[in-house]
Amino acid sequence: QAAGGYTVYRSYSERGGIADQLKAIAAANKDVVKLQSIGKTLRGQDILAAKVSTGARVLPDGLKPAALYSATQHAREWIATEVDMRLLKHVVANKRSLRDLLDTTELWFVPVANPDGYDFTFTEGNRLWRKNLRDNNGDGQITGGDGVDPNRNFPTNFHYDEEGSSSIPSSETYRGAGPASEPETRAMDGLLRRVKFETQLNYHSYGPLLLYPSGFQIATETADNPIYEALTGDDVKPAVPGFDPDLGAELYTTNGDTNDHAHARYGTLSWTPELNEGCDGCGFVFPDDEALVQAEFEKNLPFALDVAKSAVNPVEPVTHLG
Ligand code: 0X9
Ligand code: ZN
Repeated sequence: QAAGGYTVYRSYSERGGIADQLKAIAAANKDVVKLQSIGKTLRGQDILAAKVSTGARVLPDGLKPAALYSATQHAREWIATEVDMRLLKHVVANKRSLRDLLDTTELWFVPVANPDGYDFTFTEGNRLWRKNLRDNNGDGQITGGDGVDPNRNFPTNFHYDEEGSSSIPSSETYRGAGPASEPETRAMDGLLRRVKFETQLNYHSYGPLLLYPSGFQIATETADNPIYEALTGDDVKPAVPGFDPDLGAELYTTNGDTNDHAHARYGTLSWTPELNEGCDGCGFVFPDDEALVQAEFEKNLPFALDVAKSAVNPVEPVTHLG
């Protein structure tokens, strides 16, 4: 019996859940998959990362140009994990036809960047939880005032202003007590620093949008940067059909977010695909419907593969900020 009785979705830690699936994929594909923990959550769960590349287990991490597919910093955005897992399964299932790509490139997957929060959304009444499970007031329980937004806790432009993140613990965009105060942030930042990805897709929902840095303000050198425009396409023919490419800050400003940090600190070309809601008014609750989930994955597959293919020869990194 799956947690919550869902057909498509699985929690992280249940039997047969996302963590078990990652272990099974790694065990069945030792030639191309290496699984490792990049750190522990507040509740002590391993945050698992899969590297897919020829000789993954024997060659050092970051030896080849690398692309990162991360997902579900925000606990409730389950479609992000589904798309990420299906991409991983696709790459592994097609490892022979993708041989050239896997010979030259490392494809990394962190399908659940916030496992505690994700598991929490499978418990009754908590489907719309967004943040991690930081007990802000230390009362031993998780209530509305708790949690840190994992996508506001990164060091780059942390607390640049009060608009792009909040000082109020109960806010959905609470940035936390300090830069990288959260173990989930340190796990992700450690991976970013160690591997120095050429490209990253950090899947969220819901859009449909393709966001690129900067998020912290509009008047930056990355605003409408031709590199991002070229790789993402324009509004007439976006890289993912129907997704609107835009500067993150034009949606709304964010500070301490992952895209800005990956780009400014490590030169990674980093996007946030905001996946579809799956039905009109579904919002963050993408339907528990195999055909709809699979269609969302397939729609996103070509751009995801393009991002991996471009890692061996990325365009000149744009000017670093922060
Ligand atoms: O607010 C966020 O963190 C993301 N949107 S969501 O609805 N999934 O929470 C957007 C992050 C990137 N956007 C900007 N940099 N503006
Ligand atoms: Zn999100």
